[in-house]
Amino acid sequence: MAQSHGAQAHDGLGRILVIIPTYNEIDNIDMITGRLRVAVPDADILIVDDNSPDATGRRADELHAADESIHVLHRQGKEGLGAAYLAGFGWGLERNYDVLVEFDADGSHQPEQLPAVLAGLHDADMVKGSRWVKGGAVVNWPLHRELLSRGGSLYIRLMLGVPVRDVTGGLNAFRADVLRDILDAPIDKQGYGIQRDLTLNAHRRGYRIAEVPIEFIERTKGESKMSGSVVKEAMIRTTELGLKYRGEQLAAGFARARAGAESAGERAGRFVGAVSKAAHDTVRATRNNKGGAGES
Ligand SMILES: Nc1nc2c(ncn2[C@@H]2O[C@H](COP(=O)(O)OP(=O)(O)OP(=O)(O)O)[C@@H](O)[C@H]2O)c(=O)[nH]1
Ligand SMILES: [Mg+2]
Repeated sequence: MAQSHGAQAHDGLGRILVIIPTYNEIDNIDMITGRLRVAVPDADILIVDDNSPDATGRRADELHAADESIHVLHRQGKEGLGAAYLAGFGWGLERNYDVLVEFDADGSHQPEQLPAVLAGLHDADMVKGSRWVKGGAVVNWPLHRELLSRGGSLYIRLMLGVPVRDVTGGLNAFRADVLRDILDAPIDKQGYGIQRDLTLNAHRRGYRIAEVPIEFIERTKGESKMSGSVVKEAMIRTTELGLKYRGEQLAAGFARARAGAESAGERAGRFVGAVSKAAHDTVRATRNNKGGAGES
């Protein structure tokens, strides 16, 4: 681990691992690791490469040879972003890192903004770098990408009741014990599904989620792996999850209403019983009093 250069806002959080999944990022890998080493010098880096045809994995090995805080996890072939992150999380949790971070290789996430995101963990269990809160922004994104991202987050928020503005955001930091717990619930391995599911699971399990504004910059080098089929998959899955969630909410509402009606019925029964007993007792007492009067 490298020496820390002076106090930073995220000091005291323990050992940090920044996980970077890569697929054909040969033009970005030096840039992103170099900037991260400067911006967050006390963090370790794990590159999770899916056997990139452009030899990103080989370059990652060279970076590891030159800097012991850069690690590499090689995988057999392209299995998607979610699978790469799950493998990276497993690697980091096994090695007892205290904080794990999701970070893209393409420069869309700026290493210089990571300290502010990490500092959010002092008061939260999960922190999302957010484009859609005050102070957040996107740079060089075509309108259709912005609409897709905003719309996707809104749809998830409405369907699943998650009070987070940038649900699909890919720059996320977790406390290790929180991550271990939320990985225990179902997680989609495809495209953006993993970001939705990690956020959803954290919310459902009652963890504090904070959103820290970031400026997201469209990649300038290499190719996007986002595709129409990934978006379609995410939409279908979100709709399925939403229908299940809303169905369960309705069923719980009915069950509560029924339980309420039953207990109201029981209360009414008890009331009628008490009234009739009181009436019965009064009649008996009146009769007894009448008898008593005759004797005196
Ligand atoms: N290991 C691995 N990394 C992946 C895979 N798909 C994408 N990545 C990496 O995940 C990060 C995000 O992927 P991008 O292609 O930038 O996708 P995106 O950010 O959703 O799309 P853009 O906004 O167009 O950049 C990058 O570092 C990619 O190299 C994959 O199947 N395996
Ligand atoms: Mg990207």
